Amino acid sequence: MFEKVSKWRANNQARREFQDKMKQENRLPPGQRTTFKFPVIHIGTVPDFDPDSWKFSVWGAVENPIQLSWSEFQALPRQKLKIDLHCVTQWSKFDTHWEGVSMSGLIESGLITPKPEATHVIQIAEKGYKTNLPLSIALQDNFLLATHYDGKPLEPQHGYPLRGVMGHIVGRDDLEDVYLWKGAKWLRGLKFTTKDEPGTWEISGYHNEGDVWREERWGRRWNK
Ligand SMILES: Nc1nc2c(c(=O)[nH]1)N[C@H]1C(S)=C(S)[C@@H](COP(=O)(O)O)O[C@H]1N2
Ligand SMILES: [Mo]
Repeated sequence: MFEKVSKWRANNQARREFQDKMKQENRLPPGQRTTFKFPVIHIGTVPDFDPDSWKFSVWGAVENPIQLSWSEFQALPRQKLKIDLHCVTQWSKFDTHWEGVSMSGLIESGLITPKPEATHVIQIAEKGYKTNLPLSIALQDNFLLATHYDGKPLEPQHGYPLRGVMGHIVGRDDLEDVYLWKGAKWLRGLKFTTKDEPGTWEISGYHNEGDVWREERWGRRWNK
């Protein structure tokens, strides 16, 4: 018991020291605290994955709708991404390592061609979970369709086999950073739209844009 408490104190002190360091380096957004864990947050239960029936669909305001099987998706070129994660429930996790398919890469390769009037991308996941991003943000270097975390396939509770993920790249203050809920776990498709379409959390009160540096947590631009 006593040992446990002193271990907790030592861990918490390490966490606080690291948090202070991140703050000094301007990497800790307002209202956030750091964690060394990887919390799991989602509505409902973790869906099963069946590699034979799984399909990834792209439709809506695109020149050619596509459907890829799991083996076709796995054959797409992958990139690595190191980002800081910021969750609206106030935890931040720094220097996380991801690997997956870049949206802008899919467009550059010609696999997806958005129509000129496309303005938003809606990530659609298992069981109807949705989240919206302006196309310009989904095309940024800090958004990835991730298959791997920390060198290994995603764990089921973190979105296996595929999730959207969004975070801060150190030194890239030119990019918009949005909270982690804007990355859908168990991602099954991308719908390109010509107008905004708020997703699951956005409808239930989360901020539509969710910029981490402006603390856009709930409501619309609530600190503006
Ligand atoms: N499919 C799905 N994706 C989701 C969610 C969800 O409920 N369902 N929750 C979001 C929220 S609110 C957060 S904070 C992150 C959490 O990701 P993690 O569990 O890997 O930390 O997933 C996001 N993606
Ligand atoms: Mo969240």
